[in-house]
Amino acid sequence: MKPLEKENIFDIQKIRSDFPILKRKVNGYPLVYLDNAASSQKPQVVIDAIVDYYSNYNANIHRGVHALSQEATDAYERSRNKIQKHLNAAKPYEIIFTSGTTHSINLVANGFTTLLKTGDEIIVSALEHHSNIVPWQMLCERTGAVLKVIPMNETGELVLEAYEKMLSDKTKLVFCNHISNALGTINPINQIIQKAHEAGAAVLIDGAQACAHLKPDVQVLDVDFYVASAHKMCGPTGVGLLYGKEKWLRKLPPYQGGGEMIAEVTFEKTTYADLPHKFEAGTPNICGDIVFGTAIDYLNQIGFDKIAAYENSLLETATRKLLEIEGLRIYGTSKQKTSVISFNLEGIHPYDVGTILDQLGIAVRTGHHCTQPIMDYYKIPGTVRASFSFYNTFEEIDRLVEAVKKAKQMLQ
Ligand code: C6P
Repeated sequence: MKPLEKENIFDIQKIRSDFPILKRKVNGYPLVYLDNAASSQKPQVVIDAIVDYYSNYNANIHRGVHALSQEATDAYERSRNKIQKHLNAAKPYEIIFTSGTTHSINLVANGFTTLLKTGDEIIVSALEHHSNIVPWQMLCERTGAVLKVIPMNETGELVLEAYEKMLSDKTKLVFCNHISNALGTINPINQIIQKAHEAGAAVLIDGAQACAHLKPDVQVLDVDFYVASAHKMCGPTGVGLLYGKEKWLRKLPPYQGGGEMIAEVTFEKTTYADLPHKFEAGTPNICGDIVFGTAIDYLNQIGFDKIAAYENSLLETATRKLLEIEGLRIYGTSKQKTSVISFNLEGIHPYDVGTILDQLGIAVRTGHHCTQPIMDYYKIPGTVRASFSFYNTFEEIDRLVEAVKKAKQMLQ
């Protein structure tokens, strides 16, 4: 397929018109937003849904008999059902609303404190975001469990032979991201989950990056826990999901105590509410959780097959054009990759490149991307990361390439 045909996978101008922010200028130039892996932009339907909530049915949920509270409660539970359907979870109560991926991982890591003992082993991958490393290190400190690391190779892929050798009857948990935020590698999570289960270990998959690009099926994956953040999926910040198999969510103790997560409280003893409320203490981000459902509807209306096909085309084109620049190295060259390009210009600090791109109206992320172990592997302080979404265009890739050339000229 030629790029032009690929661009016609959907009406890109119509899609761009859904996102008001894409009309703005930055430093005098039309904005080119290529920091989608950090947070996506929001379509008008999502912005409208936020205004609608606060204008028309703002109230606390699960608490009042009055009309507004019931309307808000219904919308909140409808959103949970949408997420259940989206992930193909077996039961709505297997979906827990959280404040984001970081919160979801901490909830599970905290719960495992009661399930691990000294000498148990848990396995992390070398490609993780800090939020899928640090909570597990803290769990090891609390329990005496040992953290092992699946190594990566030069292309930014995990070394599965090493992983298989690591597994034993001591392994209790394996956690890995679906897609690496720093390199874009799509990890072979089917194999990772299957091997872990053969060893009797549970698996948590960090889908923070994946859920913007694909639609995971948690039952087909047979994954024990799957986590993601709404803000990378065209939804609001401060909202996330935890999918957990019912048997695991029943086994884990509550994360926080407070209102809404109890069945009965006396000073002698408290009993806990049933799922999912056991894990949703206090007043949640009601508006955000409701609007997460709106964002998921929006993405599904576009269609994940189309999103993936179009983004792959952006990735191929940008990779080819960037590699024409002498001295530019791309980190993360796995065959299975999503639309993230991490790169450096020889002898030039990524911050300097990012600053010049910003002056030209182009938003990218620079630095270690909360993945210091990956940067240590490549012995670099960081990279420039351009991450594409379905609302980016081939013209924007040309703007990026020209701007990188200009940065090279100015900084060499
Ligand atoms: N990555 C990035 O620029 P929160 O902050 O809780 O919504 O998501 C944390 C997180 C966890 N796992 C992965 C794979 C992620 O990419 C992120 C967030 C952003 O890459 C911000 S650091």
